[in-house]
Amino acid sequence: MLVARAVFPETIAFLEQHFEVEHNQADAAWSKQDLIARLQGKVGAFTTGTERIDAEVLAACPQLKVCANMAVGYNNFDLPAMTARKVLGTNTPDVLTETTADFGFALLMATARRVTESEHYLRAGKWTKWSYDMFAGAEVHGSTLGILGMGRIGQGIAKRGAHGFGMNVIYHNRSRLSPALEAECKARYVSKEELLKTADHLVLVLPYSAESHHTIAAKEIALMKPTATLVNIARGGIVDDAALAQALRDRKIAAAGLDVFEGEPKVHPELLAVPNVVLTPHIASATVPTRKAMARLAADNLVGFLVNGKPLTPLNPEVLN
Ligand code: 8YV
Repeated sequence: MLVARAVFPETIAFLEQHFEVEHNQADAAWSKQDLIARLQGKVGAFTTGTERIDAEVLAACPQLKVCANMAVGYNNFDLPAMTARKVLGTNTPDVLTETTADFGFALLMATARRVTESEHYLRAGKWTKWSYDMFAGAEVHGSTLGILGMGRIGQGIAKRGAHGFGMNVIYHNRSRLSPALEAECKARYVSKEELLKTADHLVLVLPYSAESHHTIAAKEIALMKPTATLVNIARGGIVDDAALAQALRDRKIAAAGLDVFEGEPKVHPELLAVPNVVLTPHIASATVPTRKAMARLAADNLVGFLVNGKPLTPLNPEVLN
């Protein structure tokens, strides 16, 4: 068993009850060549959402049977290639839903109310007097919350907005929610264009794929209100970061809150240069209990599959047949 990144000691201890474990104890991720070298002879891998498991890796590691991602997103997996080679992929849905929705809302609030920008101002010793318009931001309660991608996390954000903040919630998704779920989330389905034009706060929670690459680029930003904010807790690559930085600089939209970036952990230098953006290092699921639950579910998937033949949350269950 290979654990590709440092994880909780208790996760390693649990895996060691069942397997011989080699784990990456370094701070950094392995390169693809190192990953391939370490995977030689291994039947399972514990991955963390960043290790690319593609046709090249699979061809070079014929013994591999399962990769368990400690993440709900699995765009690091080439799932069709894994299925073709009968390699099981698993992810960690549900256990992080509410925590990630909490963070989406935290980022929305921080962005709308200019929390980090004003803190930097204070820390820099610039706060010398009260002023009527000092860090006046956008209203959150009663405003229109737009959600792009209405899976479990999107629904969690919708509920927080509708029930906690009296927001008017609209959403766009590949498929519509059932009337019962729409009622529970108090959310109204709209076209992507209406979503972009109407939302005061737009939150992106859709999965990343070739189709969702640059879902939000200059053309889409141009449809948004100049007072709107944009929050991305989905994946870098869904937003064209260069176009967003330009739009923030030109005040085409008021502000953005970003937890994910194209090419992270590198961040587009223009995003670092503009003041009206809140930047966090991909921490939406980062609470101690949730990260422990994610690690445990990933490990349970490995044990479930390799020891009992029953993974808990398989992505390509067809390989089990
Ligand atoms: C992870 C995530 O922290 O679950 C996901 O899809 O993006 C995050 O919760 C990240 O993938 C590293 O595991």
